[in-house]
Amino acid sequence: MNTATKLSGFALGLAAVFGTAYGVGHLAGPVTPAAETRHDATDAGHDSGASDHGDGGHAATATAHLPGGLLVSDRGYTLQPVTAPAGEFAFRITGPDGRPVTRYDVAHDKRMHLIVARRDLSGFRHVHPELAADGTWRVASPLAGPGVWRAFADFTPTGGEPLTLGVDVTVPGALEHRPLPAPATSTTVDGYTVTLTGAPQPGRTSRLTLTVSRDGRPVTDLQPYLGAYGHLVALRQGDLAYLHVHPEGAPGDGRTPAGPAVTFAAEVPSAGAYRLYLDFRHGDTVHTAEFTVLAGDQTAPAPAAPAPTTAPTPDAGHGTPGHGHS
Ligand SMILES: [Cu+2]
Repeated sequence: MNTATKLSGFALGLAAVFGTAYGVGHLAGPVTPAAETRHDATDAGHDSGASDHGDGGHAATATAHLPGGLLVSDRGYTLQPVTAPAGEFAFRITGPDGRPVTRYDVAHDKRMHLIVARRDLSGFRHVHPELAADGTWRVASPLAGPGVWRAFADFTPTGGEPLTLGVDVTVPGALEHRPLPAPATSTTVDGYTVTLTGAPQPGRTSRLTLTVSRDGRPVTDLQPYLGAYGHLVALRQGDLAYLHVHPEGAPGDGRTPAGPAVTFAAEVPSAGAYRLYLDFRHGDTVHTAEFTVLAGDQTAPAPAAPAPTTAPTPDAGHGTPGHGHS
């Protein structure tokens, strides 16, 4: 993470180019028509009037089955990046009345969780923006380097249901292709070793246990982070469907130890490759351990690596920074 932090100064000058972000917005666009197409197909046998499509509740029904994060606009709420000074990331959520939402419920200790990852699943960050009175959320930009990023806003509008909206944001610069790391049951981050037991199964709940050790010794004094001893996000390769995974037990409940194991109940919507990101807090620092896991049919062909991207020759003036993802 240090490298990522170091990089942010470089990246942030480039980050807030939302004109470009809207340029790639069409990447997210097909999701909505696809959902509607499915919906139309379902309705084909019914005598449903075209006027149904103007009905907000109707649209909610159509998208309720989708995993989070695939839509930039859902149930009347829309994620809108706004132009921000260099080094800052800012956005608004507009509500069914078209105005910026200013009232949110606290969930997992915060009113807003902003998660970002590049489209190739590298560079994951989970940050907590500050809300201004006009409904604008601002945070030091977590977009650590060039690439096409997916930004997820995970929130609960007061009076509404929990929602995760997603939008693509481009940070210009030399692209570096990063293949998805191979599936593994152990990883290291910041001197910690984290092991994973259990495997997600499509369509049903599976227990995933992550166990943290350091220098060969179990870590038994994990610190609460967001109301738990760990916070797990899973992103599906291919479309970055966003899954928020809930831990079993809570600090102070008299039965949940502060490590070394943290157990989650996870349900993935389909077979395929997922990247898991475990945030845990120890030594007053939040660390992120990442794993690739395969759900379902293990004989499925490994994700094909795209043809190498042509990366411009590193500019002598700027150099090509290393990339902080592990
Ligand atoms: Cu959060």
